Amino acid sequence: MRRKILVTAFGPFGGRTLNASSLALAELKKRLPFLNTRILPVDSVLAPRLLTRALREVDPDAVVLLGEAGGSTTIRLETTAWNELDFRIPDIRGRQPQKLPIHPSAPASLASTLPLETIHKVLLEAGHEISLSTDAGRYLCNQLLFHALRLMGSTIPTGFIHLPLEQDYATEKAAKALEAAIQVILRTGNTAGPSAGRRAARSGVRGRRR
Ligand code: PCA
Repeated sequence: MRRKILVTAFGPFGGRTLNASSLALAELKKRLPFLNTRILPVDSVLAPRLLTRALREVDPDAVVLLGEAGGSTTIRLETTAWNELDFRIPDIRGRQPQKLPIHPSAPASLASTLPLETIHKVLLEAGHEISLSTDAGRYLCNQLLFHALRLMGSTIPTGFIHLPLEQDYATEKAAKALEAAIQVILRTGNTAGPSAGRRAARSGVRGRRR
């Protein structure tokens, strides 16, 4: 039986009319129509709620969250979510939390439970610009990853992939990379669990704050 995969992307924010992650997700869905997909608003209250609802509706076997990272020229596999909100710019509803924990009683960080090392290797071999990143920022993407890992991380493979802007990495090519990443996830089985996550976090080599 085919496993159920939930893939989310974000809508526009920060003065842009598009988000590279929703462009890539539309293209990915053409290639893999069986995916369950959602576009989430860059709204720090609504996005986690809508994700929680999607998890309930889809009951997925794996979760892949997507977002864009302006200025990046590589696809970034995020190894770690940090328990902090420190928004550089407001969300689309004007909220700008500074130096606040996402969940006061949760750990300082949570590790992705996607098979990131394998995805990294496969995508490098396929000629993609790809890197492991230990820092997804302190904005919505990090918040959503933290939320997803708290809910699902120890049960099913869960993680986040940051894409460069569409002008820095063609949407078709990004979708091709994501398709290959999903194939790895489908092949790998359940890697969720503390040891898999810790391995991924340890191998993180590149991080950058936004
Ligand atoms: N990127 C932002 C939030 C939405 C998006 O696509 C981030 O990196 O946090």
